[in-house]
Order: sequence, then structure tokens, then C-alpha cells
Amino acid sequence: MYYSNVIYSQSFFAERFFYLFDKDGSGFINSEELMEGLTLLTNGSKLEKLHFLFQVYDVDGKKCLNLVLFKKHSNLMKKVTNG
Ligand SMILES: [Ca+2]
Repeated sequence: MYYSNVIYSQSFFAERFFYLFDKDGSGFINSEELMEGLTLLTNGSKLEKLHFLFQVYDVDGKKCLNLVLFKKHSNLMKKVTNG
């Protein structure tokens, strides 16, 4: 999966959320994985939500975002930390 020139569409987010929820990499999300993911998104701390958001954009797993991605999504990150 390579997203360097991707338009960030709903399918991008659906694929990234699916990948992150599927903790065991089985290609399926079981009920425990779903509950864990939804609990994080609904009841997680701001830091946990921000970490999840970071993982959404860190598509290559290098644990860093380039400047273009950072600028593009900084407003969304502000919403997560303020919400
Ligand atoms: Ca799974």
C-alpha cells in the first residue's frame, strides 16, 4: 500500500482504519478488535486519539510524517486535541 500522491478519500480512511483495527493482521476485524478500536475513538484520551490519527497518516510505518502531510492535516490534529 503506497499513498504518496493519494487524494485522501473515504476509501483511504476506511482502509487505514481497517488496517489499524485489525490488530492480528488476519484480514478480518473480529468483535474484540472492533470494540477495542471503537472504544479508543470514543473514550480514548486526547493523546491516544492523536496517536491513532498519527498512525492513520503514517502509511509507510516510518513513524514520521513529511512536511506536506503535516501541513495538510494539522487542522484535523488541532480538532482532535481540542475536542
Ligand atoms: Ca483481525
